[in-house]
Amino acid sequence: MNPEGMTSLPQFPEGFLFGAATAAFQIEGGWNEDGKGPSTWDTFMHRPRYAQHQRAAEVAVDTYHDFQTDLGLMVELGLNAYRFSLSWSRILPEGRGTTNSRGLEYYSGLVDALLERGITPFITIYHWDMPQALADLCGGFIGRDAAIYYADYAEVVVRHLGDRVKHWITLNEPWEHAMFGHFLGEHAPGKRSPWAYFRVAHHELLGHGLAVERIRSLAPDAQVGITLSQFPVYPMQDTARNRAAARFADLFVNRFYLDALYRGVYPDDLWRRLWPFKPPIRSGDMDIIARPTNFLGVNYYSPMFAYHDWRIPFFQAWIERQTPPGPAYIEDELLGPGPYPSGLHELAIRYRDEYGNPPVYITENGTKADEQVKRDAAGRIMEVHDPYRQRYLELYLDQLARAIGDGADIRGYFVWSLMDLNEWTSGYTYPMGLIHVDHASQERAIKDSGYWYRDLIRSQAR
Ligand code: IFM
Repeated sequence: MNPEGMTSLPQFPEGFLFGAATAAFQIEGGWNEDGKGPSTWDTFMHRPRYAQHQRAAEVAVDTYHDFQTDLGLMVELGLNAYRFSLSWSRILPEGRGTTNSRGLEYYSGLVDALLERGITPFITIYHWDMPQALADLCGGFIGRDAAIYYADYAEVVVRHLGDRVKHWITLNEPWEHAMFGHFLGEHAPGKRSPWAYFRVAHHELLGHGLAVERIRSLAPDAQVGITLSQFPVYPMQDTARNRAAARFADLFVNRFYLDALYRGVYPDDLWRRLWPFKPPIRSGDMDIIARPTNFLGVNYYSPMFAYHDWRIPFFQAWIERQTPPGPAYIEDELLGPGPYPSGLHELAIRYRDEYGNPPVYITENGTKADEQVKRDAAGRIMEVHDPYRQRYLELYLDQLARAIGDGADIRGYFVWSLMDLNEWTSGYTYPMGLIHVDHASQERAIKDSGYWYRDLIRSQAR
């Protein structure tokens, strides 16, 4: 802290990327335009249960019709990188076969516009929105064929954009996609089965490995990685059983993916307990999954807390995001329970010590927050005050700088999200952006936290 009580701005190595992130379904809108096919998320959000989020799902924040406004704001923020995803069914309406040239032109125009402004595009090839036709054909990632169709799709996009795009993220958060979409049924496609969960997790990773090979053969200078959601897991109360539950939960949410990608194995301890759910793994699969990548993408928001529960068949453990009572995991008075910035340092040190210190990009980090929107007499937005989000970013970026100081190879950081967008089944009710969006008018305004991020970027000694 400096004498005025302001946190001094952390410094990052030269070449560090300061970005923000989005995903196609959450921003584009134009859900059935210009030849785009429906995705599983379009189908899911048209269920009567989500009727109140219809506009969020169909219009989102309308970037399909206008990405120029947001590009101007990215320049104002001083971002040097932008992470966004491609809509598979905009490019291949059926998920395979004939490409939709208008879809490819849209992304090509976006890439050119970013590069003209000196902003590095980071493309996520798959962020959960599978073409519905393909899901109908092969059961989505429950079916092994999806891994091959996914790699074919990756090849199509790299053929079209790989001359200009050098950073490729194969998948976003395979754990969430498998867990919420196929085990808990809360996300598309709404399946509820532990068998489906493990098949999806394995086939996603297989698709990742197959895509890595295709991308490399088409664009040898490409930087390829995968983005995992990561959670330090702590015992809910410090008992021997809860410590064991935390170790097991860590295997399930973190190490399953890390060990497969960096060691070519799934942790044996996991199958000792969950043997009935082990998916069919063919000879050679693990070698494909563990093909070397150029970086690890990490999405970190908050830790998880595990406790032993003998009533849960096989797992015998449960995990929650809710911080246990007491000060142990509360790091800041304003933030209160939930966020735990030190967890970011802890994760970075784990990659340094246990997984060979790979280059890491923090591909998502950010928070929902209360905000105060001030308008002028004509109703135009003048200011958006969001002190909670600003504090959150300050503390997480401090921890990131600390991790770099401790030798972790962190190359960049992306705030989630660039602008307030459509938070899946929560629609517009979950604003996380650096840029406020008035969803009725599509008016945008940079929030205080966005200006703080701009100042951090400007303050870097270069
Ligand atoms: O909005 C999501 C994003 O799509 C994936 N990671 C977490 C974000 C916030 O919930």
